[in-house]
Amino acid sequence: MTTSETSNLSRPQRANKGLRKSEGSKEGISPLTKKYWHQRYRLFSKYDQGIQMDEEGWFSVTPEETAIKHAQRCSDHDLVIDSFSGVGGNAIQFAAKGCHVIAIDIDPVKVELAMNNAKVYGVEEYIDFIVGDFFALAPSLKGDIVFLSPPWGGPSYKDIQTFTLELLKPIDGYTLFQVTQAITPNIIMFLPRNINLKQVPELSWLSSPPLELEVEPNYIQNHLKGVTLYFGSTVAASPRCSTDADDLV
Ligand code: MGP
Ligand code: SAH
Repeated sequence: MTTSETSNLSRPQRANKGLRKSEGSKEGISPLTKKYWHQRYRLFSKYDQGIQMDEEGWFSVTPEETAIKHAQRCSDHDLVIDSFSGVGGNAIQFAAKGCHVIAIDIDPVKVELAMNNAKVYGVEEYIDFIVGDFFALAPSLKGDIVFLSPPWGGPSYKDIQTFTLELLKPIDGYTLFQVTQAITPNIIMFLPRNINLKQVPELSWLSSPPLELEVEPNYIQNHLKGVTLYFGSTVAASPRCSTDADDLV
């Protein structure tokens, strides 16, 4: 990514620029997703070059700055499985980092949108897109790293004071992690900011010996957007390793 592209991430939102009626209908924006549209350049710095979204895509896509951080944990030519690839926010950044990506989503519309968005970033040839259920495909998948950003149950996830691993969709976080570990111990998992951090070490204890673990709070302009767990070889050489909930406030 070039410096000029990166600088778009901090492009100031145009003050008081409301969403014109024609813009909303053209881009499929509902009252629920309007606030995410206002953050569109933080989601995709190349938004104006033809990015396409649907409603779930708007509220689920990983902000570009965070997706770049995730991708920095991979080495060139790694094979990365993006198990819940959505509209492509993470798959695009893994591909831009030089990895080959298997991008899986159960929703054919998401896969269409992700293919379009990968073309906007010029990385489509580094991504194999699959419409399918990750849990059904998992036994036949091989890869160096698995990236997990499953559904959190929609924007109302934050109405819950402490989000537990049992609340992840379509299956609880423990089962998801066990299915994934059968592919590789090198796992990156993007979770809600209100995740119960006391449960997090339990995931590494599912392996013997326990997997190395790093917990990274993901801030965008001082606003905590989510929490990333790194396991196995994706842990940084000198990790800021903590599971203390106080670190996230
Ligand atoms: P948010 O909390 O809905 O937005 O989502 P924001 O702007 O922090 O809301 P505020 O009103 O608290 O200011 C924050 C980020 O979480 C989104 O940009 C997505 O990257 C991620 N995210 C949100 N949801 C509901 C999901 C989800 O279901 N799955 C995944 N993988 N990521 C999600
Ligand atoms: N990281 C993505 C957002 C993922 S949102 C991005 O940056 O764009 C979670 C996605 O999981 C949704 O698109 C949803 O369609 C998909 N999904 C839900 N259940 C699934 C399953 N069983 N297998 C694969 N994908 C699934």
